Amino acid sequence: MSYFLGLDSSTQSLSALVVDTKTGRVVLDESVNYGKDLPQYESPQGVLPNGDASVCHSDPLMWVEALDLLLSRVQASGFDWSKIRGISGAGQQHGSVYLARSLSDIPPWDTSKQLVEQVRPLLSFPTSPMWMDSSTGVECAEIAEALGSRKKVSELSGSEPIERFTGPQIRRLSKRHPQTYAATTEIHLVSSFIASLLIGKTAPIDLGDGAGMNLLELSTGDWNQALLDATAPGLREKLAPLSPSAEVVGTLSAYFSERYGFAKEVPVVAFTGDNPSSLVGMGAIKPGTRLVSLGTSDTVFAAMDAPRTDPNGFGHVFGNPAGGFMSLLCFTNGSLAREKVAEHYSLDWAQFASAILEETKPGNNGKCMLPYFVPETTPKLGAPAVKLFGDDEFVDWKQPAATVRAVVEAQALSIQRFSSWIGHEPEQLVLTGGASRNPGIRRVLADVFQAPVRVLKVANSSALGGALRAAQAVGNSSWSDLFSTFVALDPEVNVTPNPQSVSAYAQLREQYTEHLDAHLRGTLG
Ligand code: ADP
Ligand code: XUL
Repeated sequence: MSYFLGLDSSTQSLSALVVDTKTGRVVLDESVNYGKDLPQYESPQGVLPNGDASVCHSDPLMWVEALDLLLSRVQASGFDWSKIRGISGAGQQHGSVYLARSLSDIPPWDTSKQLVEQVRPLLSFPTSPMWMDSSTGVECAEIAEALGSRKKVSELSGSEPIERFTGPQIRRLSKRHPQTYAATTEIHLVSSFIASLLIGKTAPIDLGDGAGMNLLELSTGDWNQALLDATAPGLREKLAPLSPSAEVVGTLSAYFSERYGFAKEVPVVAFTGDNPSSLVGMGAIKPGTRLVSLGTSDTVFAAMDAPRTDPNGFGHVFGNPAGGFMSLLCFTNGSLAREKVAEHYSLDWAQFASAILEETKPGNNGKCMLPYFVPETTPKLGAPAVKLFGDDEFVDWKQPAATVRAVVEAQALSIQRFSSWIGHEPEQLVLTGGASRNPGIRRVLADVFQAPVRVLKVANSSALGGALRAAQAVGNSSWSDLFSTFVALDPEVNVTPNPQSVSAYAQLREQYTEHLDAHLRGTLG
């Protein structure tokens, strides 16, 4: 009784991670990359191209096909799925899937056909608006007006009306495609959708991810009728039900045991959002540690005892899957922006790191950048804004190393500025996500925050969080045992801040703040 599986359906990939609670080892860490492994969906970064930069949708069938592909690939590699005793997982937050039929009203999955063929006819809308979408400014304003103010929405739901959140997305769809909305019987988040695929019927939305919809009232843990009414007609009936995060929501469908050799009726624990899941996977379910996830987006989060909202209106309160709440800020231009700079100069990540560590100095001799290659959520920018400030050569993009440093420094300064509402200065930053592997990025964060930077041994914290949640809910393991076994800081990485960079960053902070504020006021030339 010792193998537990965590799945993470994230923006660019689907990952599976298995922990063995008996030996204390991670025995599987595999993923399918949508761009590389499923090129037929024409979504190299997990998102469908769209002429309008504010519209970001994904094909939910890509997520479905990735599940069959990952399970069969791992099975073919010789891994024995029959050892799994419990499953949980996570999905990218806010994305929504629209179904014409409730998954509770369908026959069991047909083992002779791929899931993707069986899910295709169930969709009422072919694409899923996802977290990078920023097209719902009008709908956010309408929801705020119906409730009285943006602040009122924040008091109820933990966030002001936010473009990428599911409620405003549902409102936009219901206005633009009223017939599709009327024909929609069930709406899922990515997390509850993937859990539903596993159990072959409707899985509920957990309170952790549900809080990212602008629909859930934090104080009651239930949908708020005024928010539902302000969003779309008859919405309560269409939403998958809610459940606490630790609930067993069903057992694995026979489809998976027959095709991939899973044991019969493995319990499936509610899936949650990727960030709430990372909170667990980073062992930070109690307040104290500031966590920074450097994935497609950068997020900064921490557990909270009581919900406290961001006075600037950028931050959010989600449910902590282990109970209580968590704060979160999302910086859309995370890896997205770093990749743009790396691609511009054809740099690999090792060259990107040495541009920072070997070729440039803290503060970048005053060269700095507004690094918003796509519309941004923190701070709120409806349109891209990429501007370089410095000597002529730099401004002309002719200094690769300085530009690399500029994008990373601007991001670190931005994270620092906009996360100060979370509370006291962090004693250390714990990093996760793909870009946490980069020593250049770690160095800049340590110096800007003047705090040690650590990384976790297991980088895939969202999938790990899924496996640990399954082990806690159905394997009777305690959080403290699970954390002491699986959530260790990597002893090889302990970046201590360089005190000599303090004055360089004090200067750069001032410059960056001035440029950003001028841009926000619309007074930047
Ligand atoms: P997500 O969960 O959002 O799909 P991940 O946490 O898997 O994202 O991170 C993927 C991103 O990490 C990639 O888009 C890539 O830009 C970035 N990345 C991967 N390795 C490195 C590295 N060594 N240095 C900087 N960025 C990296
Ligand atoms: C959080 C957010 C992103 C997604 C994708 O609010 O929008 O972090 O969860 O990872």
